[in-house]
Amino acid sequence: MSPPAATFGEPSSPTNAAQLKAGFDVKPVTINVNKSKTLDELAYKWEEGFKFAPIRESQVSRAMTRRYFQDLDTYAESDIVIVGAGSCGLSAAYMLGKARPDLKIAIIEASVSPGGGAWLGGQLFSAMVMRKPADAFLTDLGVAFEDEGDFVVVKHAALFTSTLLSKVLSFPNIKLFNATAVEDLITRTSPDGTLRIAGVVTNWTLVTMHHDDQSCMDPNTINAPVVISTTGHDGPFGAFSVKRLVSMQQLDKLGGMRGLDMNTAEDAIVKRTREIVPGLIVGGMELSEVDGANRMGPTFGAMALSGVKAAEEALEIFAERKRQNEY
Ligand code: 48N
Repeated sequence: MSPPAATFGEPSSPTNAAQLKAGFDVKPVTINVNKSKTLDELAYKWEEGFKFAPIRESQVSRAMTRRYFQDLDTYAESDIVIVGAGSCGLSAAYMLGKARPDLKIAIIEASVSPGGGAWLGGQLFSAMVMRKPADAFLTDLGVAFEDEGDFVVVKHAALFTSTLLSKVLSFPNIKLFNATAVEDLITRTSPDGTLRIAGVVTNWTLVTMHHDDQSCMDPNTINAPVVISTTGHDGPFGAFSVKRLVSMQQLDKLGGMRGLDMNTAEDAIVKRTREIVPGLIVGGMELSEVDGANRMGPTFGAMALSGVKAAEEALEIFAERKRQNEY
């Protein structure tokens, strides 16, 4: 039996068909009983009958849960899963969202707040440095920077990360599941014994953190033929997928991130972003834990371009899986 189609099925109505064909350039249909006002109409008139429209608490609950559980159903079969919404994972998502509006892309982020280590430069300083040619990514994203010759400076790292995040979240075929941890990988073993990654195992992050002190709290799953893991090199969940590959005996041992060397580190991370085991691509600083690459410290160009490369690799693998009808 062929696996359930992971991409969008036949549109249910001509309207949907037009919407799908328009590449999701659909205008939200507002069923707006109460006419919305403009800020100018509201300003300075708070005492003149200002009042919010009425609500019942259950309406808020249903508005949230209906959508969330629909998303869980929709993305239970994803085309690509990205683990970790740091600068690398978000850059990969941005490239995939632009290139393939027909694919379902799920991002799993353990923290409530996505963005990983990219909200500040180094040692809590605000500015973010990217060495050329990573300025190409900033230009594509529409983030302003100061040109310093061999490198560029974004005035605040949060400007880069919030712009990237807002662009990624605006793609209708990308869903961010934050406060959700990947706590295992779905695997398939071919007759010749080759192991392939076929999705991720998830749980609420707070649950994942308390498996040892609570009774059994089983996880949920997301099937996908391609997983991109960009879980960073440190932090409570850092380098998750590569550590799991070691415990599954798919990697002999962690390579161990080496000392700081900007010139060596950034080229290595971008050039060696790749499929580590069939179906699993590793990028960003998680890769330093596989290859024993140097760290680069407070320069972020390699994160962006590793994400670009991870997206390219993912699309190649996805096409191959589709040809082999292997999910
Ligand atoms: O920002 P990070 O940690 O990882 P990258 O690779 O996107 O960017 C790394 C970059 O910020 C640096 O470390 C800079 C360049 N410094 C280098 C240096 O030499 O110090 O983002 C990883 C994200 C985080 O948001 C984690 O919360 C998340 O991944 N995460 C997970 N999400 C879901 N499930 C997991 N198991 C998991 N583990 C981590």
